[in-house]
Amino acid sequence: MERTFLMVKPDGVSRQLIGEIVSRFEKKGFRLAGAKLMQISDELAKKHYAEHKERPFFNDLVAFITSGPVFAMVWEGENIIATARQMMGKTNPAEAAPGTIRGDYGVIVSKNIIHGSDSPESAKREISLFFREDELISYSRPADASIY
Ligand code: IDP
Repeated sequence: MERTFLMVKPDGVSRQLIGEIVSRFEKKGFRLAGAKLMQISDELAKKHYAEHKERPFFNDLVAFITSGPVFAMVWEGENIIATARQMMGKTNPAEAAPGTIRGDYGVIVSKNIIHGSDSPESAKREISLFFREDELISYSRPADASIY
């Protein structure tokens, strides 16, 4: 079963969208493996966004993601990395289709509500940055038999 790292960013927490976002992934059929509300340190933010460190908006990105609590999550499901990216919509909410999280709730690119891993390598890296293995739970639900 594939795992991905999803995070409601400070704008999403402030906009009271944690429940809505969790609900979308739950209703889709994916299974929550771990979650926590956390304040990201400067150090963790820089590690998380390391691939963007040469971009002009890097400092703003780090300042924003550390500006308030985030809701960090690990979800499981078949093909979840790609499917979650589709459910999130394009990076810029102005280009994200209606029906996607960013398309429905975001307006500008720097406040786009949610982060989601974009590949198996980044999922593995991000999960281990934010969670210890003993914070993640694998289990089965009766509903799984109707989903798979
Ligand atoms: P992703 O979140 O859809 O994977 P990335 O290209 O990895 O998109 O960018 C990481 C985050 O950086 C985006 O979610 C967005 O919040 C922010 N970002 C991307 N491009 C810009 C920009 O041009 N200006 C400001 N922020 C940006």
